[in-house]
Amino acid sequence: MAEQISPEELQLAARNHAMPLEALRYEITPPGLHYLLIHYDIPAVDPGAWSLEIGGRVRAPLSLSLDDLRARPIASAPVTLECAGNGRARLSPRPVSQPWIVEAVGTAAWTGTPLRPLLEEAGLEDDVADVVFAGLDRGIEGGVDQRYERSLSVAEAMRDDVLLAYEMNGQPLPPQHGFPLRLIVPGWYGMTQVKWLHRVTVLDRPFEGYQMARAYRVWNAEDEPGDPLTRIAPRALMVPPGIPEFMSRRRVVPAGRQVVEGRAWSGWGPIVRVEVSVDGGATWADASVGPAPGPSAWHPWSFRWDADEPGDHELCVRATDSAGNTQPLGQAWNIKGYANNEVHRVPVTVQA
Ligand SMILES: Nc1nc2c(c(=O)[nH]1)N[C@H]1C(S)=C(S)[C@@H](COP(=O)(O)O)O[C@H]1N2
Ligand SMILES: [Mo]
Repeated sequence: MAEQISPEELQLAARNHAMPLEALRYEITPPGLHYLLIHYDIPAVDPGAWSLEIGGRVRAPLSLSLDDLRARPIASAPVTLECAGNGRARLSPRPVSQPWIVEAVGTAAWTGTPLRPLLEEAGLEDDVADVVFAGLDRGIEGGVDQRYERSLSVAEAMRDDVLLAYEMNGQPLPPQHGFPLRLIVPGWYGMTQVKWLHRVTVLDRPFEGYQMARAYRVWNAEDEPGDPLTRIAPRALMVPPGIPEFMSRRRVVPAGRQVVEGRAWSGWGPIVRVEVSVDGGATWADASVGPAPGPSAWHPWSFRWDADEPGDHELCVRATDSAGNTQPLGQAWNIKGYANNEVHRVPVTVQA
């Protein structure tokens, strides 16, 4: 990171923590280790007074309590979430926002009720286009006073795997992860997973709220419309081997055989290949890839490294998904630093 980070970036980084890379060891991330991204303040919600309102272009608007939602059909899935800005702090020049390095990721077991039957019960009108999901949190961003709101097309919202989740890893959602209810759209970047969900509104036109039209688009130039972010680009991360040096976090390992391991995921399909380089990306060899715990969760991978040569090395890892997407060696920059998925590089010193 060439330029120093500002107090504002530090403030964001202290509120919104990443997942420590050693937590890649857990298939299901313990809740306190899952990354966090909160634009404004965490709302304190009284679950007795709270309700979910489903309205707009529907025949019969619904108002549901938490008990009403818990009484409905239950669905559960392990889902890997990743922030669209993950990796941003490695870019140069660095886009100024939450300064993620690479670990804005986590996999939780989300439990709740599927959205589709609720939309069917409310009865969509014939002219519907977008479904808007509004959180209870409010703030000012880009000069606009707003509640956090994101939309999906009706076709995406009606997918069978879209969940209204009230539990994370078998416990009620913690306040920071959206208590009492959040949206889970498997495969999509984090911005879509609306927390503190309070209102679902069906529109007969595209939704043009701030978080759709002005944020979360890939812009290569200020004056272009930009492409909306949707699904997660593939990424593999490794558990940094050995032990860290306190300040630099540089890794130190004894000479000899090491098993290097980590996880890999993509929102575009299962991971079909993970490759590791032990020479800074000059040559690559296949790692072994294990099964994911669910269709939208990360895969484990491992690789045997014969670390026989004392001195400095750079380990790299990259993933390829079933759609043929992979990770670049160098970074394609964009204004907000979204969806960047350059290979993970870990400098390691092998001791004599
Ligand atoms: N209501 C609301 N939902 C939200 C956000 C938010 O600030 N407010 N942040 C989004 C972003 S950008 C991400 S990456 C994910 C993070 O989810 P997590 O904190 O549970 O990991 O939540 C999303 N949902
Ligand atoms: Mo995010």
